[in-house]
Amino acid sequence: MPIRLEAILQDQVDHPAVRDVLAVLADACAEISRLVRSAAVAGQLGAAGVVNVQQEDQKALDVLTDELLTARLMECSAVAALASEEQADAVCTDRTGGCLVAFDPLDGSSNVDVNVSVGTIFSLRPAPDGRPAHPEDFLGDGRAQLAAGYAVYGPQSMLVMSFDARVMAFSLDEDGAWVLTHPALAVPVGTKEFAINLSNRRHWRAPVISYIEDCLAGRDGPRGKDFNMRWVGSMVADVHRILMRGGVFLYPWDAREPDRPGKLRMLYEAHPMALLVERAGGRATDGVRPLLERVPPSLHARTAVVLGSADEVERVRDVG
Ligand code: P6P
Repeated sequence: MPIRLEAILQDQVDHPAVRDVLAVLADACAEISRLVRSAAVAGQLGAAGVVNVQQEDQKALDVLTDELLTARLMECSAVAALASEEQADAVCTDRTGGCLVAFDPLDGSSNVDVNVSVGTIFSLRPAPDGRPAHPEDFLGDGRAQLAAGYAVYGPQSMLVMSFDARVMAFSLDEDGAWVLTHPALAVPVGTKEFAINLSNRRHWRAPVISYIEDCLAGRDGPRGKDFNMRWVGSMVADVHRILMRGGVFLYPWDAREPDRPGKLRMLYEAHPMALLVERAGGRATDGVRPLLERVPPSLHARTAVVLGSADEVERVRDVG
């Protein structure tokens, strides 16, 4: 008899607010899976005609998924505040206790019009004791997260989450239920697969260029083995592959915007993915420091990201 997410949440999540919020997120992600699957027929692909706080052209599905998650989370009494990639400011309630929820409603949405996997990323943090939450309460290190996870909408829709030492994966069945299919994901220590946007090579610092050149040199070079390269353009899809079969993902600092530490956002992309990868036995840094030790200076602060198989991440020290 397949084990359903509801049973896992009921029996294994000790923190009542975390249990309630994860249940709300799981339902919302099942609904988003349906929205993404039917978007072309429903005429919901394409641009929304507006620019978000990231100065990115929003897709229609960016808006729909952000509105859906915001509405569902605001109805949940265990949510003290939420922060979305698509919204400039955090939304704080007058509730005390519960969780702060940060999320990227549709990561990789530039891919959705061409039918490439996209996903939803979420991170749960403790709300402050005895008072309503303020936006700056989100600005903590990654180890303060109570839980983290993502849904990936691909050939299968899967929900990956961690609320204790384990990383579990659930698959959406024909009836729209999340069923446990991977009780404990583990990232292999070694790998032959790297993920990076190679078109940015001329903009990287020397250590990243050197690391990638060594991989590209294959068995004839210093690594003595051939590597394979993947780059989906959806962090969720690349990280999911790494959690399932190993690999290393890099989005380093680059000189295109020298004042910008990286492209990916710390609060709702790097921190949740770093928690999952490290709990699965991998490593996650900003090219130098452990990502989980970093504190975002602002809600939408960006960072460089190097994560995946421990042996590979430890080889990358991106110092200028
Ligand atoms: P590039 C998607 O826009 C995203 O934030 C991540 O999901 C993805 O890994 C990265 O950006 C892709 O960036 O510069 O290769 O398009």
